[in-house]
Amino acid sequence: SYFTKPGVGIGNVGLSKEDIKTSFLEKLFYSLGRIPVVATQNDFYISLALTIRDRVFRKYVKSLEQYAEEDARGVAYLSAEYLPGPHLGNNLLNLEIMEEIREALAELSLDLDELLNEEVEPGLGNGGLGRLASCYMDSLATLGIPSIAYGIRYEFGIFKQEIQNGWQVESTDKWLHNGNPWEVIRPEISFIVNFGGHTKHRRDDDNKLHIEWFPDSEIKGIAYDTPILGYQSTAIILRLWKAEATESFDFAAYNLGDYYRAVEKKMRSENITKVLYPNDENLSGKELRLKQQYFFVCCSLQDIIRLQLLQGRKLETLHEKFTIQLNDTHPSIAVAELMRLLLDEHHLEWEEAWKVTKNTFAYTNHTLLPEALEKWPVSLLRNLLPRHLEIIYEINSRFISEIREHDFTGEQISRMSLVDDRGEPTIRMAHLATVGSYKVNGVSALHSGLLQEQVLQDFAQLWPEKFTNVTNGVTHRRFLALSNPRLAALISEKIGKDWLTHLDKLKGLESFADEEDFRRKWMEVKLHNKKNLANHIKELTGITINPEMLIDVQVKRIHEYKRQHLKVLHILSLYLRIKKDKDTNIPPTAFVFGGKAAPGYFMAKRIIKLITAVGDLINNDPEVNEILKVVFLPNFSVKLAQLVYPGADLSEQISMAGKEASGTGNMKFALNGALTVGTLDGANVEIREEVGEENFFLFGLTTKEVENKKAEGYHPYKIYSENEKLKRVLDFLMSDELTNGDPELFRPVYDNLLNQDPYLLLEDYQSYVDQMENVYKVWQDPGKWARMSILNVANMGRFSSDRSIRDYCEKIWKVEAVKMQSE
Ligand code: 26Q
Repeated sequence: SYFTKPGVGIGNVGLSKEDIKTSFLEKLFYSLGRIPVVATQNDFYISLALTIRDRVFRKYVKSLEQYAEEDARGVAYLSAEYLPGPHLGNNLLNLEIMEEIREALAELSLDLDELLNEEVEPGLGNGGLGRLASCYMDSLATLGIPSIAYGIRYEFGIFKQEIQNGWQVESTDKWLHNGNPWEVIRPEISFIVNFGGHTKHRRDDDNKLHIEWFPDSEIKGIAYDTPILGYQSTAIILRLWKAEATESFDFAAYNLGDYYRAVEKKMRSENITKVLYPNDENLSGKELRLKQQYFFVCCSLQDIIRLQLLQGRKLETLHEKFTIQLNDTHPSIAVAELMRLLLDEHHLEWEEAWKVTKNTFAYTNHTLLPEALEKWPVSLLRNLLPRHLEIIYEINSRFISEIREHDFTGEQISRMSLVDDRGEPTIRMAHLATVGSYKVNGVSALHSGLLQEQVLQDFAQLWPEKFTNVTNGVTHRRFLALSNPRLAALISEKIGKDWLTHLDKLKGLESFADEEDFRRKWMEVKLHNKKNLANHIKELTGITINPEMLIDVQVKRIHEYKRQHLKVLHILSLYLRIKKDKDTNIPPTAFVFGGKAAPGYFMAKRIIKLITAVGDLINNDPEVNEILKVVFLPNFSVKLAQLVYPGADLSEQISMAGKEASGTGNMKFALNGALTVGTLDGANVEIREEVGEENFFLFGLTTKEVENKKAEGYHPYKIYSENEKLKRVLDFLMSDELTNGDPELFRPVYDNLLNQDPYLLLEDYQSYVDQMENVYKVWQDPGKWARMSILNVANMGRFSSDRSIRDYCEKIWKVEAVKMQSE
């Protein structure tokens, strides 16, 4: 081992307080050229981050040696999005040096919390899918699974959201502005990516066909590595690609002496990794988005092939050493790209290349929404990736010949085709991913079932063994141990610390659920977290909330199917009740919302305005604001999430059944002792099964009932006209009090609900309002509430991302953990 070689200095990377203090001051001095008296808070933060990064890299290098020694099979995770959240706190947790560092800094008159607060998180994703990828990295590292994650180093991540005059206003996320101490550039790990041009087919003397792609532009991808540390374990690398112009880009222009045009071209080629698309739905076939996808896939596959060849292995056995997981269809062009690399660059025969390809990839689907399924226009592919289009056509024609042999109808065959030519011809990326993978999974039991019954039903009939489920999970290290240290300490006091690596151990809490003293301590911790949340709410919005209030939270991207506006209708019903009769027995409640709307999603932005308008009305009405408060937390992020979940009493998971693939916020809330009011959608179904139906507030139609309702003809107007109270609530959307005299303000919401209501808010309204009454009844019995809260946490073991990753390893990847030898 390199670590034991004589004469190899590996420096002082000890974990003791004194070691860290020395390194920290050395970083400040030698890496930043500063001494403490002139250093800024950011200088101190960077010095601490670099100090910790050294320790993390040491673990990483050590584990690489081990992987090489065991010649282990590994996973490459391909995702266009990651949301790691702040690194510093998590690394301190996983190194188990939080308190030592706190003391070391205190001895230097520095405050750890202030330094933690300096970190700007990488917002390299939209929401659930990106955060899931990061939870999985945490578990891969903790479990010691040989793995690497690939993605895009967006210079600007998800936009920053401000609320101005009640509306969402977007600005650019300059996350790299103060420097990024967690990443290391790897200039030597770089690949060329080609675009455009045409292909030429020629036959050699043996009549063998050779196809050559003559692209018309090229870009270089450069690797930036960020180590992600597991708990008491090793680190894995997040490798993000940045686009740069190649040296030859400007050759012609320079010869002509047109310096300016050359630089302009350089800038244009570097556009590719400039900015994350802020839609969490596939709204438009934007060329730049396809370029981003192909760019990172092409670099990642070349890197994987490099690793395979570096280890002296043949590409014919790529699938034996690597499995590549596709996080949704965003990287699914990889199926065609791996074929191209194997055929054109490495000269394998089609059959051999196809065998390798379809045994290498596995595909995770994250949505059933037809409008969110990725489709790329054939014309766009022809212009940008002509060789890939040919390969896709070839895959398709072989696939269609294959299914013709089975008993599929003509209709089924055209439904299954990779090419949709009913209108403008497009390629169905979910079909490409399904055909090119050895496994396809959904992200909750319900979702995986629906996937096989609806979106991919013909494929499931053809290849039933290809389909499986892996229910999502979240890392309880970040979302409980790190973000809720008081609850974590209380839990460890009762059942020890094993739950940090085996979340099932939480089950041990069940036997204390009836203990008076434990319940009291439990609710004291919750109250402390609520005070903390209330302080931040005051700081961020100016709104005062009493921490004794029931804190009722819905944080997630704004979407009609998630039904934030159903919550608004409920709030308005309470408001109208109080206005009519001040002596209702509604418990004091703070309604907290947070989440971003895609900048082009008209209705979602209206819903934000609706929430803030209802907030302005209620928060400023002295007849109501002792009982109700409504808050919209701007710029929801991982950092804010870590503050919100611990302080929540009630978790709103109220999407229309059949629409939310899984949800992962639902798990994070329950893990922090919030009770859930929710529908039978996504992973809510499994959460309810685990915690017990008596500990879950259920309402609304089931998926089947939704289907039936739609089939029989749904008439929201009828519900509106027959439900007196609901009618008053809905009409209030058009009232001057709410709209300030602008009748157009919420008309789009009102009209949509009365006439279409595609997500059945009116249908589910009464059952929701009734269930909320039940919530209030339980809330007024604090002992019962505490008991339910404890039982929720005690039964969250299944929703650890460690369990999800074990499932992936067993059901899909056939990869095993590598045991780390201690140094
Ligand atoms: C696609 C093409 C073009 C532009 C953007 C996109 C795009 C980007 C992001 C499409 C979708 C997303 C993100 C989807 C997402 O976050 N889905 C959520 O994934 C979670 C993890 O599995 C689930 O828990 C949620 O239910 C699901 O909505």
